[in-house]
Amino acid sequence: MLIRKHIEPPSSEITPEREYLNRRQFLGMVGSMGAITAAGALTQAVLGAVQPAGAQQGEELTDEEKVTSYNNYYEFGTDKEDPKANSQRFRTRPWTVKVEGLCRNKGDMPLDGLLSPSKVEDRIYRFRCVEAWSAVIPWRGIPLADVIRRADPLPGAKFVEIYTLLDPSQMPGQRSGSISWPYVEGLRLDEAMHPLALLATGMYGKTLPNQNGAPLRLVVPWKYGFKNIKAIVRLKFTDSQPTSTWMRAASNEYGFYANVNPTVDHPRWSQARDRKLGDLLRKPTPMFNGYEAQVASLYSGMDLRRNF
Ligand SMILES: Nc1nc2c(c(=O)[nH]1)N[C@H]1C(S)=C(S)[C@@H](COP(=O)(O)O)O[C@H]1N2
Ligand SMILES: [Mo]
Repeated sequence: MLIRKHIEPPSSEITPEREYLNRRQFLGMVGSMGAITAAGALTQAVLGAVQPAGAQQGEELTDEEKVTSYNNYYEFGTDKEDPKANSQRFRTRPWTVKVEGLCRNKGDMPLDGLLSPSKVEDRIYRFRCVEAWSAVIPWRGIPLADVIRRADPLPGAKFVEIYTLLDPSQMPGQRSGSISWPYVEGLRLDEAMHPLALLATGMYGKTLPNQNGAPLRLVVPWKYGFKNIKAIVRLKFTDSQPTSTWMRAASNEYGFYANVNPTVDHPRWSQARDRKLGDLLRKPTPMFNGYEAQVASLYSGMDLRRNF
C-alpha cells in the first residue's frame, strides 16, 4: 500500500531532497521564484538536490504513539500529556486562513481552497525541540512556498508572520496568560520559500491529530520546534521582522531565527545533544538539525550567535 511505504521506512530512507524536488517542481520554482527570493536559496536548492537531506545512520521513525501523546501546545495546557487530553473536541472544520499584508492575492481562503492547487507530499524530517528532545516524523503536506507564490507577495514583503487560532472557548490555555495569545511565529520570506518548509496537514500517513496542530501546522525542520506553529489561521506579509510569541516571553532565551545550533547553548541548558523520544541516551545534535547543506546559504555572513 502506498501509504505504508511512508510509515515504516528503513533509516536510509529519510527523504533525500532529490526525491521530492523533482524536475518539474524545480522548473516551476525557478519560474516563479526569481522576483522575490534571494539567489542563494535557489542555488542551495540545486546543490541540495544532489545530496541527501542530512540523513544519519541509525535513525528510525519515532513511534507514532510517542509523537502524538508527548506534545507542546500551550493552548491546551503546559504539561506534555495535556494537548492530547484536552484537544480531542477541537473543531478543525470549517477552517479559514486569512492571507493579508504586502501581497496581491489577499483574502479569506477556505482551507481546501488553500491546499487544493498543490500536490500533497510525504516527507520524513528530523524534529528538534529547543528543550533537547527530538523525533523523526513522517509528515504529509504541501510546500509553504506554493501558498506564498499564490499569495503573490509585493516586492516590499520581507517576512511572513503566522498566527494560531485565538479561541479561548475551545483552547483552555488561552484563558490564562502563561504566554501572549494568539501564538505568533514568523519567517524571513526566503526561509519561508525554502523547499524544505512544509505546511503539514497529516503525519504517519493520516490526517494530523489535533494535538499535533490540526488542521494546518508549519514544519521547518532546521529550526527549533517552537517555530513549527500549529492551527494556523493567518499569514501576513510584512516588511519588518515579526516578534514571535517566545521572543516576547523571553527575548534573552528565544530569538527570531531559532535555527538548530549545537554550538549555541540555551542560557539554561546545553544544545549540544538531544534525546530522541523513546531513546535512553542523548546523541550529538547536528548543525541546522542535519539540514546544513540545504539551508546554510540562507544565513551566510550572519553571526549565528547574535542571530540565535
Ligand atoms: N500554537 C502553538 N504552536 C506550537 C506550540 C504551542 O504551544 N502553540 N508549541 C511549539 C513547540 S515548543 C514544539 S516543540 C512543537 C511541538 O510539536 P508536536 O507536539 O507536534 O511535537 O509545536 C510548536 N508549535
Ligand atoms: Mo519546543
